[in-house]
Amino acid sequence: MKFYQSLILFLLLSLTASAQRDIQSLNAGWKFFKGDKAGAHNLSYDDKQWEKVNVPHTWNAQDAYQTKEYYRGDAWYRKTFLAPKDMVGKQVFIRFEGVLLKAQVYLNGQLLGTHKGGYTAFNFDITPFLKSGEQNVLAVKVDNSPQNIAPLSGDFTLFGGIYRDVWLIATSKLHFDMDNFGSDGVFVQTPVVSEQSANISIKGSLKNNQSKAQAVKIAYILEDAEGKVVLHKEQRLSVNKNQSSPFQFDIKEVKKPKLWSPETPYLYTLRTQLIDAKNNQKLDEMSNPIGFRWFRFDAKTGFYLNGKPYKLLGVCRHQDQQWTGSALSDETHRRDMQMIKDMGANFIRIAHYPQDKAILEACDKLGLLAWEEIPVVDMVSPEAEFFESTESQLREMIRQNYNHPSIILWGYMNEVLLGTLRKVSEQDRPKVFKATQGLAQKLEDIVRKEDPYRLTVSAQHEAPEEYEKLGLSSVSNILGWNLYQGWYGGDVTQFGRFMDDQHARYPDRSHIISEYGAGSDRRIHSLNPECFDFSIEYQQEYNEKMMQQILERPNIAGSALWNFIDFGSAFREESMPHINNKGIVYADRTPKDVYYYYKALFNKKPVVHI
Ligand code: GCB
Repeated sequence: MKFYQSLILFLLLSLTASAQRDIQSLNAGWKFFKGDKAGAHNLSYDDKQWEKVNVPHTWNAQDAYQTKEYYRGDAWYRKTFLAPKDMVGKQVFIRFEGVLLKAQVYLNGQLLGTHKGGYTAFNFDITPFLKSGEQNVLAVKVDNSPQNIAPLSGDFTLFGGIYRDVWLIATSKLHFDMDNFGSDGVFVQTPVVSEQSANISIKGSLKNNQSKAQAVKIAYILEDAEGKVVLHKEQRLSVNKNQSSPFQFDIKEVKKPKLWSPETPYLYTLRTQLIDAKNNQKLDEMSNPIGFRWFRFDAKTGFYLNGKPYKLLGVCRHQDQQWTGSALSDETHRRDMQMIKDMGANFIRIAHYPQDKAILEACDKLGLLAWEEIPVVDMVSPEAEFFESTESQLREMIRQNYNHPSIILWGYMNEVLLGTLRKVSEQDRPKVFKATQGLAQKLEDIVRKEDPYRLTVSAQHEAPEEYEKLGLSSVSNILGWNLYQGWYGGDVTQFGRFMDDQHARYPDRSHIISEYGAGSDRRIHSLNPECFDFSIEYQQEYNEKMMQQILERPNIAGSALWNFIDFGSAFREESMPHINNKGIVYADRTPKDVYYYYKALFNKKPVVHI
């Protein structure tokens, strides 16, 4: 072996053998109690009588499909775990992917913190409280009672519990800063892309928990889909003791990138490695998908991806399944996404809240353009707690999902005047209206600052004058319309005229039909299908008529039908009580007839079912 070959081998070995992020699952072996229990956070509390559960778990998997008075209150989870000895000398975090609606987390009797918002992940640095090589006790008080945290209203069930994964993560003392609103510490964008070349912009911050400054290198390694290294860049930095230091790097030389699109969702991988400059030891590493694409909206002619016109056609998706609630496995999420792709959709509105990591990963891999949103549904509250928790839900959503090339739109309000007009007394309305205006502008400003590369959207209901009066329709970049002519009343053929009026009202805005839908039930049939009869035939007829009007109008940039699945809606008492059955697949994911209508319409190649 020549000298330089052995040198390369040595460098490779020293990199691969070194410490980096160590991730363990904490999903198994929890104890659960539905209700409050004094002292349950204490290390020595006796939880022998409690129910044994694994997470993902929700306590509403049964009752929310049986009664509108499903349990909304406190519950406790406890788990004992052994922290491996090799965690000594590391920075250790606990990460919850989703706990609805508020979580207070204790380790060994110490309060780590409180998280508000049921749909975004959060981390706590547990290093000071962790006993390595010994048993540790986690105690989590979860509360899904109605409170000043979005969503305040809406028809979907609020399944309480630790309903997504829990992880124990150990990093080097010096690492990519993951305290940052639950992000993984590295933010990647492709601000300029063409068929000829592309730029990648990377930023983040380094957290140094050591009492000494350190010289580091950050290596940026871009690999193509086959794992071939396309380019390798390095940056040198020095990080002060006990501090966070921002970093930023631009890569300008990606020549002739393979583009990402719904037809060819080609993904590169960017590996960002943090390396000790003295001994070449790898300290941390993040791996992110890169999809090179560019897009724009035109008010008159619709949406363009990579310079080509695209009608955005797809679905909205809730995240539950009957008798399981929201506690679903990644496999279940992936199955839904594959069905949406097989149907020929190119667009998904992830409604009405951020969903599991598996959903966003599937959007990237399958080529589904995504709108993701926070759960400000029906109304807002003027209270400071509501404002603060909504702003942090928005920041968390953006920072946690920033690196998904599939995302094109951030949403922050859904039919925000509907609940206000229905539920707030006339006397209190001016205050709520004012708060709504203030919040809309605040949220818009946050997105602009957090992510100038995507656009914003909010969904209005069928009362455009009300939104216009308050100036709400002019805040976000894109206007979404939730329209139910032909279901809750009126005639589906009124839809097109309604939209033509909106185009005349806002000639410079781009519009997306963010919801339209009709309920159906496999047992109900009709020879004369009509509005609100829940027949399979009416759902079919409604969707065909609606789609025709959407396709005829180039100034409608796209549409997302409501809803992909029959979902939990505890307060509904319709043909399938406690379910909103506007799904195009049943709760068990059997397709309804209308799913095949879309499959035939959207797929360019014929699909044969045997
Ligand atoms: C809407 C809401 C959605 C409901 C839907 C319905 O406009 O945005 O959350 O589920 O209507 O089915 O009534």
